[in-house]
Amino acid sequence: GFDYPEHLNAAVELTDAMVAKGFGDNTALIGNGRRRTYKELSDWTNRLAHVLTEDMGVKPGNRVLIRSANNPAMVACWLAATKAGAVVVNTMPMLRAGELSKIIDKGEISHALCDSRLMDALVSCAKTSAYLTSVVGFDGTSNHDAELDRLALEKPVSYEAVSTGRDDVALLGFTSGTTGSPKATMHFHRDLLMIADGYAAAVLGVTPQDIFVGSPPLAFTFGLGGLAIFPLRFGAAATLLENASPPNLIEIIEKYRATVCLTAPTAYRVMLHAMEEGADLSSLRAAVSAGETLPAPVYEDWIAKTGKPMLDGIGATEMLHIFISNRFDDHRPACTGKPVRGYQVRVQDVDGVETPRGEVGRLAVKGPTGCRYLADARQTEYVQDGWNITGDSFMMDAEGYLHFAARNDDMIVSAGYNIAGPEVEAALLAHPAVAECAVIGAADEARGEIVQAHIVLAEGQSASPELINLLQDHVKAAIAPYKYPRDIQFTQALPKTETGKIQRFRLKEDPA
Ligand code: 3SK
Repeated sequence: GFDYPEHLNAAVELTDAMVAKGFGDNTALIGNGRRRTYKELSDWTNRLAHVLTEDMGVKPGNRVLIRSANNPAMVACWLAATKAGAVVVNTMPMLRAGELSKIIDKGEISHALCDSRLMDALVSCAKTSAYLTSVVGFDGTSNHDAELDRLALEKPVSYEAVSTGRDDVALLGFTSGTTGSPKATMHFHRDLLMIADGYAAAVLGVTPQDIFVGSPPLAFTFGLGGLAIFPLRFGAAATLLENASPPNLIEIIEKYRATVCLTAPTAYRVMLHAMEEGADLSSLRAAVSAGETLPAPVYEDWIAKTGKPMLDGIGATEMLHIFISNRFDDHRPACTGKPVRGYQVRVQDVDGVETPRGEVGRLAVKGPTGCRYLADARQTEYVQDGWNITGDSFMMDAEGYLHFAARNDDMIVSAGYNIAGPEVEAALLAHPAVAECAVIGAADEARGEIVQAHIVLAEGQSASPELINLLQDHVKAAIAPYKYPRDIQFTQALPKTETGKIQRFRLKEDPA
């Protein structure tokens, strides 16, 4: 089990406690061309926590929104607000006033810390909000040239953090789902540490020598865990990039000799290509792939080029982080692996009855970080009989390995056949003409649905009826022929979320 003291403040554990354990001079954060040690991070967050408490009037339990791209200042603001006993809501810069207002209302957010380059949308929310009373700017470029930074410079470097309970809510993870109204998942102080003491320790084996890099926003729990909590829990360093496009990731990996990378398969494909042109990624000892299922060719090419496995895993905002994963010494292609320490997993039918091994069903997971939606009737859909129903269809094989089939919404039923869209995608992606693709079920009078593929072609390829026939034959040869895409549409780009997940539902809403 995971035993935490009754009183626990996760931010103190990740900063002051690390200094007390002797990591004060280790690098904690790298960003904006600067390194900051654990001692500097501890001092910085303590000063900020003073401002929150004394100047902004933040009280324990108040909801504090942070709006920023990934940078050290965002991490410092999150830690400071957590030290002050606030419940933090991290948000991405791309969100506009309308989306922010929904979050502010749902989260009853009273205070906001905002990168001063991104103030407009929040200031306009504050004008009409019934909740938001205080918005203070910070300098995301680390020049300490905004109100929050100026106030912080006047404060002492020690701070008596709020003695929160281990089961006090520390974080609200917002998830938009496919439609309309956002859901907020509540996570406790102990959850924040548990994902490090579980997945990061048991699967990644993080050490103080590690240097993390990656693309997921800190506003997304994949990013907050992978790029802040995991390194800080073990005295390691995190590099933070406001623009984490693959070329920038490569530059940082080469410059700092990063050891752990977390990103999505699409970025790994670009990185593999760059390695052919000379990119040096040899410092990486761990490549974590999540957010989208990892196509077997990407996994295989990574092993061929680096001699190391790529670790595919699946997480959810509702569960906070990754709960099924491959291991360095136990990994397979087109396989998500086995449950992570602390989690139980099973595959079941719509009535909650466990399905036989080898059959596709709904994924159900149980574990200490499980879903607690804030004031939301959808809680009873997500958690049934104590099992979290993630919305994914999986198959558990005879040896207990889990294989992704589809999002429950991505199962295509065509002429009575159940076809998992991602299986067809994997077959198409194995063809060199295909750079990216998304497969959906398109309405069809005769078959109910037909398999429709939306394809972004690889460089130098052009669309033609011959290519369509070629790709259809290629799929028929790779998997059961009834699964081939009867309709193929070529497109310049696929719709994606800000975290890089393909939005198949948008292709369905907007039929070609
Ligand atoms: O698999 C995901 O999409 C995910 C979601 C939340 C946290 C972590 C991960 C990997």
